[in-house]
Amino acid sequence: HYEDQYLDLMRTIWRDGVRRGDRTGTGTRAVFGATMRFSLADGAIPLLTTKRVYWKTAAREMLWFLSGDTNIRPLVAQKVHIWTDWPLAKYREATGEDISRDDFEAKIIEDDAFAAEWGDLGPVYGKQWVDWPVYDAAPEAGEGLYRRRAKGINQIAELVSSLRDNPGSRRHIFEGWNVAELDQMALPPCHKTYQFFVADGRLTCLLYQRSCDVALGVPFNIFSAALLTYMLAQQTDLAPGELIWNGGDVHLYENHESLVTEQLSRTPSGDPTLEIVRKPSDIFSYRIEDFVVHDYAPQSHIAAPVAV
Ligand code: DHF
Ligand code: TMP
Repeated sequence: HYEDQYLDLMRTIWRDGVRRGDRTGTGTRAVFGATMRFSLADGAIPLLTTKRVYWKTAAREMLWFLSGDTNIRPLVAQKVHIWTDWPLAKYREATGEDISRDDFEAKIIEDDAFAAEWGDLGPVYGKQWVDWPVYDAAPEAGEGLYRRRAKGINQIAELVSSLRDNPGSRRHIFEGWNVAELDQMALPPCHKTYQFFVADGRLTCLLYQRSCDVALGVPFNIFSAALLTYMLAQQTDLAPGELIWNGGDVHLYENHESLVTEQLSRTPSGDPTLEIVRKPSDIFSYRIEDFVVHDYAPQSHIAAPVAV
């Protein structure tokens, strides 16, 4: 079963991973460098069955990336809470106010100015994917001065074009790691580099993820990358091929022990498939209703705390 790769990775890290402190102060067990390969043939999708994964949340996040937005407000409006903790921590830190998560989210929704000031994550994924900044020399403004172009580079639009026009290219890449802007981001991108490969009419994705929370983030990340590959394949009249996931620092947080123990006691149940029920006019026009997952009969959700 495709999910055995995930469970094997989890088992190996928990048993043999090197123990290290980390930025969040939680502590992890880690291995450096890991690969999983998932078939995307016939609707196959790497969605875990040994715990319920809220795949619509992951899909909504992917659509939010593609919209270029970096503010949590549209996520919160859709009841997607996975990005709230970072702006919340910043707000609490800056104001000393002991605001609850629910009250913070309510203010993000109700108050435009509050959302603009406190809801933005900086130039993270969406911004870099569809509006990577470009600077042109502006001699009229003075020697050595540059002006930011009104519209940056849309890496996703360029990718679709290159897949269509030059499928054999070895340069089908989009990148989130904008070195010059890392210091403005709430978190530097984890799933940072996507490369695509076209052969025999099939589209294969290789994702490089520099930092991988195996219990919480990775189940979302593999589903999302597969979903994006399906969307790109549909737009370019290719068949989905495979997803190859490459992790750099692949870790389990020490406070995820009960999740690990429970999940490793379970056996995968079934093979869900993805159907995209409509072909939108372009890669930026998908809606959540376009995605249907069939035969998903997961075991119960396993809650675990996220390290902020
Ligand atoms: N930080 C850390 N430490 N781990 C992450 O996985 C992570 N992921 C981020 C941002 N920062 C991160 C963005 N993605 C959850 C899943 C993905 C995600 C952030 C959080 C999460 O908490 N998942 C829970 C609850 C899901 C829900 O409430 O919808 C889960 O059980 O899947
Ligand atoms: P770091 O920036 O110090 O590496 O911390 C980021 C943490 O978030 C790390 O545990 C990896 C995790 N993460 C994922 O696993 N997937 C994601 O999509 C994101 C945004 C974060």
